Formats: sequence, C-alpha cells, structure tokens
Amino acid sequence: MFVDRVIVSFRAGDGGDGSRSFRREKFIPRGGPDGGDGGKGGDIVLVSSPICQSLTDFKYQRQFAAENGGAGGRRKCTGHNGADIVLKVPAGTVVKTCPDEKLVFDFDRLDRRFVIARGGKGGRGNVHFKSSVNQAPRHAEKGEPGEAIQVVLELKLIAYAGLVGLPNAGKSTLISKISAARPKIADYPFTTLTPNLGVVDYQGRSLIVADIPGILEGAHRGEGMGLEFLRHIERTRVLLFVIDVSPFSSLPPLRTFEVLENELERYQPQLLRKKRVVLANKIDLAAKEREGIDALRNFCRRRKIPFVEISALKAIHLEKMKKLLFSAHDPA
Ligand SMILES: Nc1nc2c(ncn2[C@@H]2O[C@H](COP(=O)(O)OP(=O)(O)OP(=O)(O)O)[C@@H](O)[C@H]2O)c(=O)[nH]1
Ligand SMILES: [Mg+2]
Repeated sequence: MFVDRVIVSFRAGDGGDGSRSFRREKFIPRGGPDGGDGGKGGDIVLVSSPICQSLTDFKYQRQFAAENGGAGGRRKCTGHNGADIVLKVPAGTVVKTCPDEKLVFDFDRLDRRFVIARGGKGGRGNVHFKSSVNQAPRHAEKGEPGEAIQVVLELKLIAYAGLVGLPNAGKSTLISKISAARPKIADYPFTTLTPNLGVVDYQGRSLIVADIPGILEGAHRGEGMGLEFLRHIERTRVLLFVIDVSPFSSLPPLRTFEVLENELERYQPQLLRKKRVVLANKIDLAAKEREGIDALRNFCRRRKIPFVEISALKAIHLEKMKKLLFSAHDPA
C-alpha cells in the first residue's frame, strides 16, 4: 500500500518536579534545603533516513509519547532525564501543522534532524532557593510540561522525472518497460490511482521516474481525480509528457499537449518552468495519416521541446527516449 499522508500526534515528556527536602543528619540540626532538580522530559525527534522509504509505519502507530523526566530527590539528587524517541521518516517528507497545514519542517534530503516535540525542563529543587533571608525555602519548581503537537506528515516523492498524460495515454505501460516497476495497466482511464516509482537504468547510470494518475481536461475543477496527486511531481526536474498519438485518442495530439499544459499551470505555474520532453506514444497504431503527429512535432520544434515518437507497448525508440532523458540530466 502506498501511504503518502498521515496525521500523527507527538507528546514529549514532562520535566520532573524539583524536590523540596531538608537535610536530616543526626548531628547537623537545621541542615538546610537539599532538594534536587527534576530531570528533563524526553524529546521526540524525526530524522530522514535512507532506511525508511514510506510513511507506512505511521499508519499503524499514530501517537507517540516520550518518557517523563524523573522527580528530583533528597540530598541534591537530580531526577533522571526522560529517554528521547527518534523516529525515521523518508527523505521528501514535509511536516505541517494540523489542521491548518502550515509548514513546520521540510525533510528535503537525507540525514536531516528535527525536534518535533521538545521535552519539558525539570523543575529546580529547593536547594536553589536558599537565601540570606530564607534559610529554609519550602519552594521547589514544578517540571515544565512537554510539548504536544499534532501534525500532518506528507511524503512528496523525489523523483527525477514525472510522467504526465491523459488517462490511458500509456504512462504505466512505459514505466513498466523502462524500469522494474510493475504497475497495473489496463485499457480504461484511471487505472493508476496512486503513484508508482521506477528506477530507470541507462549506461551505468540510474534515475527515478514517477508514474502518476492521468489528468483530464477540467481536472483543476475536480474532474477525474483532480490535481492533488500532482504534488508528487512538484520536485521532479523533468516532466515527460506522454501523448497518445493513435487515432483512438480522445483528443488530437497538439490539443492534448495544450490541455496538459493548462492543467499544470492551474495547479502550479512553476511546473511549467521544468524541462520537458514530449513522448508521442502508441506510434505502432498511428496510421499513415500523420497530420496530428506532425503538428505536434513542429510545435515542439518551435518551442525547442525535445520530441520523440515511441511505442511503450512495442518498445519502439525507448533507448532513444532514455538517451534524451539522461542527457537532460545534469547531476547538479
Ligand atoms: N498499441 C499500443 N497500446 C498501448 C501503448 N502504450 C500503452 N498502450 C495501451 O494503452 C492502454 C492504457 O495503458 P496504461 O499504461 O494503463 O495507461 P496510463 O496512461 O497509465 O493510464 P491511467 O493510469 O489510467 O492514467 C493499455 O491497454 C495499454 O496496453 C502503445 O505504445 N501502443
Ligand atoms: Mg496508469
């Protein structure tokens, strides 16, 4: 199961209370205060780790509480610190407040560390409150409460390239041919409901490509699956437009391109600043009548968008396509 969004509650440990105690040794009358400090409550820390690939673990446990600090004791004994909890999240996880979804932290790469809930400080014991006017303070501090927060954890896949196309364009077929990913493929729209990632190898290098659900004209108004899943390609460097150029397509190729561009722009205009490659798919079905394909090709030439005719199903020109994809890849 692909989990890309979970709501989780974190509660750090409370600080331990300071102690209120007085020395009671046999030959030392009025020995004065000796109450120790409370220990610190445990923190809850999130770390982006290569060992963690998804948010699935948070689906089974949605509440975490760190240990409280121990109370201070007699003879200036300090209470023990509560143990921290360190939780792994995948790189690409974004933490937002719940329910207003303000950004709290962005695990944009591996090995980032963030204290999501800080443990409370321990209270000071009465040994600290002795003064010239008060030799026997009865006051000790309470420990501070630990922070409690409820957040949304959202995983944005960090793929190098994203496949964008109308439903049924052949996106999943393509990823299944160029990578080891085996998504569901079928001759009806919206076969893909959650994103699939595939690792594509070419001449000793590899890249991640994301296959996402199809986009319909009007998706920005909520048609089809809407556009929410586009967040999975927000961080990709390249968009691969997969366009069905067979006579069975619901729209002519150039019109398809315009629809896709328009929907992306309505979701987030910056998406159009990404490098693009146009893949004219299902070329094996394209009849002699190539007007539509040529129109798209010429348009791409004018706009300087790399264009390649492929058949995902029959594996035609896939090497050429990979070459284009990898040449667009400058490992900055
Ligand atoms: N003839 C031919 N059929 C293809 C080609 N690529 C994909 N198909 C067929 O087109 C249909 C849809 O393919 P999918 O890969 O599921 O399409 P998709 O873009 O992932 O569709 P959604 O997930 O619904 O958005 C399937 O029946 C595929 O076999 C191709 O190059 N040639
Ligand atoms: Mg699909």
